[in-house]
Amino acid sequence: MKTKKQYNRLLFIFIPTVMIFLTVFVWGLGLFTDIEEEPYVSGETDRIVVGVSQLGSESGWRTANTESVQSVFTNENGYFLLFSNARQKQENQIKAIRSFISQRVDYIVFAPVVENGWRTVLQEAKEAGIPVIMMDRKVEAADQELCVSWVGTDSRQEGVKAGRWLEGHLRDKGVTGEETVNIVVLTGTEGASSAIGRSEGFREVARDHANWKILEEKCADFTSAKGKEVMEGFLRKYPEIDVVVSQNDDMTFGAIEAIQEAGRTVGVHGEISIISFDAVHDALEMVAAGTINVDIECNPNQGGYLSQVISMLEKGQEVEKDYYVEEDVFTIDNVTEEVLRERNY
Ligand code: GYE
Repeated sequence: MKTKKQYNRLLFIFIPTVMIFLTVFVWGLGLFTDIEEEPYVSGETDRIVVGVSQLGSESGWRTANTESVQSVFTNENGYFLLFSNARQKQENQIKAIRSFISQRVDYIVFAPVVENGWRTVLQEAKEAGIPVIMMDRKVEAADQELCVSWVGTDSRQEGVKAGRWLEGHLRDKGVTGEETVNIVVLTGTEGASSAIGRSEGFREVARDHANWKILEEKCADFTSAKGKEVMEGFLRKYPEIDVVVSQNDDMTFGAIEAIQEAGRTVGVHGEISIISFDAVHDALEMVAAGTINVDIECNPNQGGYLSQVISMLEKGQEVEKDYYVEEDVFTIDNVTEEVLRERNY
């Protein structure tokens, strides 16, 4: 028989143990769910509630883009932000958007991981009367009417800029139209508007040059690890590669590693010319060092534009369908100390 004292002691041990177990269990569940959500605080009527569905955290660029959004939609600026990271899965973005709708947020901002497959959920947002603003990437043309606006970068134009740079570079090197230029392309996430745009833009310029031979275009998911893997495959398959077009800096880092490990050289004084996109700090340092020949800038600082669009909508003003952020082209000639110092991503 247990005495009352023994029972008390048991309870004393049992209750905290169960509580610790439950806490760890609930925390563990959080680790395995794909959607991170902050609870919606009802009664936040004085603040503008914005649900942001970010597509993932695949690159340095994406981290900067997320920081830009989070630094603008703050309590101090009069916002209440619900932020969700979809980890590259469209289904997670759809879930997040539906949850924003059911929480009756004031605005939905989302960076669509791919172009297609958004119609149903966008229609649901429209029926709920919640304006949706696209950021960074776009949905397919037919569904854009379901969004009030878009803030992002001109990826097609970025591809054209890459092509124009190559034209000048080959001209400077005295390469004639008779000599074949072997090109491989590392593309970003399949179906992503930014990858599609960059490919189209570059091909548009390449079409004018019969001697430019695009040996292969292959998806490397905008990540460093995949960039390295795909580049290793290219090097095994094609003994002569003159130019690598890599659709973001992260893939470029991986590709350069693969090339150097294969005993080949890159950049301004090397055998293989490197064209990259994004222009994050570490890549710009490689441009300054002559390792990357050119970096087509893609500006991730879109938070400020997004909050401007929202404040216009709040005042009942008309907004443009598209807002393009400003972008530059960097080579060894214009990556100054100042540019490096100011680049905080
Ligand atoms: O270039 C890349 C990121 O969609 C423009 O996505 C964006 C691209 C960016 O992962 O680094």
